[in-house]
Amino acid sequence: MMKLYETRVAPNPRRVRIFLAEKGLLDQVELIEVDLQKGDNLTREYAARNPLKKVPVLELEDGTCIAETMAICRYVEEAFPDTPRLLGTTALEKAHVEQWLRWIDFYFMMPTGMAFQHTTGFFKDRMTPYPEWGEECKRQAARFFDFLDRSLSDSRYLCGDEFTAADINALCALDFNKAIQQRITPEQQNLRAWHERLYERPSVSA
Ligand SMILES: N[C@@H](CCC(=O)N[C@@H](CS)C(=O)NCC(=O)O)C(=O)O
Repeated sequence: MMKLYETRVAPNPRRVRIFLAEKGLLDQVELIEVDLQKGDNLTREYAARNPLKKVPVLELEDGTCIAETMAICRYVEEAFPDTPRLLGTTALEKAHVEQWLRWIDFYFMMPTGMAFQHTTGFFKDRMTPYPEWGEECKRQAARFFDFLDRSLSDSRYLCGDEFTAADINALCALDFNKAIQQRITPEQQNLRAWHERLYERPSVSA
């Protein structure tokens, strides 16, 4: 059986769990909890799976390890072709999904993560928090909420009418903003409707 080294409350592993759930593959993977605050990921044993010591890591049955959320998702998309496509089908769809994945990673997940690390000091045993930088990152993440809201003004999902991995990634980054006390505002009605739509999918609770 494949193993997913992950952390229940962390946003990146959640992206993989939802991706697997959407494909009906969650029962083919053993979930192994890694306690980040205790430093379970900083051991030599864990570094052998991912030298950058982050979760998630997917370990295949033969022991091969894949780190990085999107590398794992791409592997799963290719290795299980009979499951629903989440990364696009045509050349143009694939490009649009990729465009969104990069926007979300660089301009939403990254500032959200940096705001969390630099304002809470959660990892102060392994990095130096700069609270002012954290506040700037928090503002950048807030601006992305507005961008998402505008982008959803005329489509059900980020890449049109089809649910894709872009929705999964935006959802996980958005929900993690709770950890920095940032939520959808009453004015962001398109974003709220999209968020409610996603929560109708059983996968999001995976
Ligand atoms: N770019 C990586 C990010 C992975 C990442 O930053 N994971 C966090 C948890 S969400 C982590 O393992 N943090 C532990 C640490 O930095 O010590 C991916 O997409 O998988």
